[in-house]
Amino acid sequence: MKKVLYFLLMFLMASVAHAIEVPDPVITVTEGEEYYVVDVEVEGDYGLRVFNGNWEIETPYVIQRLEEDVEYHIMAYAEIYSEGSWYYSNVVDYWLLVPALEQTPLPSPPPMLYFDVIEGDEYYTVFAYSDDDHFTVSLFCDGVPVDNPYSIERSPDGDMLYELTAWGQAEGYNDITDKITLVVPGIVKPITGDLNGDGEVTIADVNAVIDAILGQNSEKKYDFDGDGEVTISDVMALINFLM
Ligand SMILES: [Ca+2]
Ligand SMILES: [Ca+2]
Repeated sequence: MKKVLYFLLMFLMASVAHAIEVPDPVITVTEGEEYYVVDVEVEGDYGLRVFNGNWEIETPYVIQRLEEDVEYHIMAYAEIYSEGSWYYSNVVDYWLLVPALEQTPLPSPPPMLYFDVIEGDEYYTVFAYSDDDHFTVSLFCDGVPVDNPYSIERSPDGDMLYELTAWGQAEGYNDITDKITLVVPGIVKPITGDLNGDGEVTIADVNAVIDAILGQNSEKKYDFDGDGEVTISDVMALINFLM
């Protein structure tokens, strides 16, 4: 009721003063995607108030679209000051239905990102991809963008730790990131004489050669003297190496 009284007062004041005819304002509304913009064309000054039900909104020139349809009551009047008195136009009403902001639904389900790590003797090869062909995926290694596939060289200095990030986007999707931590084992140099692979050269390696001879295992690593056969001479050669 408050707004009605307010504009009734404006109307009464306009009725009393007949000396100057004040043209009515023209309200125009421009539609935007997120906002509606209210403009008042008028000669002289004017008053503008916008109500949402019984609530007056604080920004009468910019009406934000909300998650639901809202009807607004826009009211404007013109006013002219002349020879010590204010003169007023009629109050112009404008009813505006502002439709709800359309939420663009995201495709469902969103794409998934995947890593493929192919282990190699000298390189680890990494692919990053998505299950959606329209989703472009970029691969980052320790924060640095890399081409696909990415080959990580194994280091002779030992294991290396990499953080791999796949990041993808496509129109209509939220950006997606996924991360993995990849340990790329270093290249292991074989130790001469360490035939059982325990990292040391001991009598156990001699026993390994003897076992190989008894088991007729002619694996190349047991051919310590390199003559093409696994025989007692390899045992002797290894013992000499140990001494
Ligand atoms: Ca050994
Ligand atoms: Ca041999």
